[in-house]
Amino acid sequence: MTESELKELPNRFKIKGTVKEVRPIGEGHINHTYLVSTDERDYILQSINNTVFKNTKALMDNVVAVTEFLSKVIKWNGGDPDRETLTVIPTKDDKPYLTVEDGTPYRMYYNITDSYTLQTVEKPEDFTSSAVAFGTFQKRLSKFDASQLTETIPAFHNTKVRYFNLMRAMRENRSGRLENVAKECEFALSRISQAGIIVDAIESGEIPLRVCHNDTKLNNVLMDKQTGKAICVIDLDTVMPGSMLYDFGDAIRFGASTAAEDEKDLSKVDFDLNLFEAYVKGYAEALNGDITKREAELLPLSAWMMTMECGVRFLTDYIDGDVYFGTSYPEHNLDRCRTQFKLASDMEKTRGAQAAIVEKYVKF
Ligand code: ADP
Ligand code: GN1
Ligand code: MG
Repeated sequence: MTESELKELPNRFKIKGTVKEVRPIGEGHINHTYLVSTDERDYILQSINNTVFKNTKALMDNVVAVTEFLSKVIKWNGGDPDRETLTVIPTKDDKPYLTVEDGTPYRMYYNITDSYTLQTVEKPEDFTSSAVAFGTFQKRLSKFDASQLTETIPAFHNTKVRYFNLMRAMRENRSGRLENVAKECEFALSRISQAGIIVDAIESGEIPLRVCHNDTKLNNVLMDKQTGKAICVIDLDTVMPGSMLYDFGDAIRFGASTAAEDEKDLSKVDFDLNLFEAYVKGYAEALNGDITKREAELLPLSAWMMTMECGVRFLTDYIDGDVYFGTSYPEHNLDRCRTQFKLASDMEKTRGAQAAIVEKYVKF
């Protein structure tokens, strides 16, 4: 799409004002995001990755249903729905998205002004605040009818399936890169026996299915410039039934690291137990007892599981030739995989300390 076509695109949505500028923003690995400024207000324009999300209609029906529900709950509690949840801007013919000539779908939201995202935790309080936001998000959706939701990516956090995909990638070796990753494959496969712990606990009914976010990275929550507090959970493409352990674990894997997800120098990458505590504190406060004993027991394991799973996914994508995650250079997925495995191996050494922290804060 040319720059002038991109600048015209917002006019096909029900926006106010004259478009002044459309500029790329954000550091997500999946969608392309643009800030649209008009002379009246700002919007977010996003192309949806339809290789990753194969059913755009179902995806957007989910997003509309969830955001409309959240908006009502926020209003009911005296909050500001325009800032505390995403708002989908319909197209001029009242659809939640449109598809351009090359087949790419686009959607629009209000831009949440005076906000920013963090790529790493700068202060533990920021992490606590993001935990409150994700915990509150889960609580607000606890009465949402999950049968309305389509599974946008089937088996998204099924760690066993992620391992099968890794073994498929190793067998096929499509990119010819397998010989570079013998150590990483060995690290992953030597832990395969634990891959089913959460999935099996859901299947057996030992832990409940809940409506979850499923992608609780720190940069999927907007922070308020005025208050410095988390204000809005974004990136709702993977809101599906799942376990709260996925949401807790994924937040820890990204935020409780001392370095970026793609740090090349592994000596800088450590699992930070203080940050783990900062998150547990905020999450427990928001859940306020809405967690079962078994879920609480599995919180430390979930951090490790989500970290392993993400490492396995980066490794699989590296071996497949970088077909899923956006990458900026050839070894990007491999660097990401290595940070995840370094963190997972750190986490293995502090399970007892993590359990003690959970016990200190989490009431059920
Ligand atoms: P991806 O799936 O690629 O991660 P996101 O939906 O997370 O896409 O958006 C990418 C980035 O764009 C976010 O991290 C955030 O910085 C910014 N962003 C997205 N939606 C909004 C919004 N409504 N208001 C302000 N910034 C936003
Ligand atoms: C992707 O969309 P984004 O960048 O927030 C991915 C997550 C991974 C994450 C790793 C739909 O998240 O599952 O954990 O990258 N999202 C999807 O950084 O696959
Ligand atoms: Mg994102």
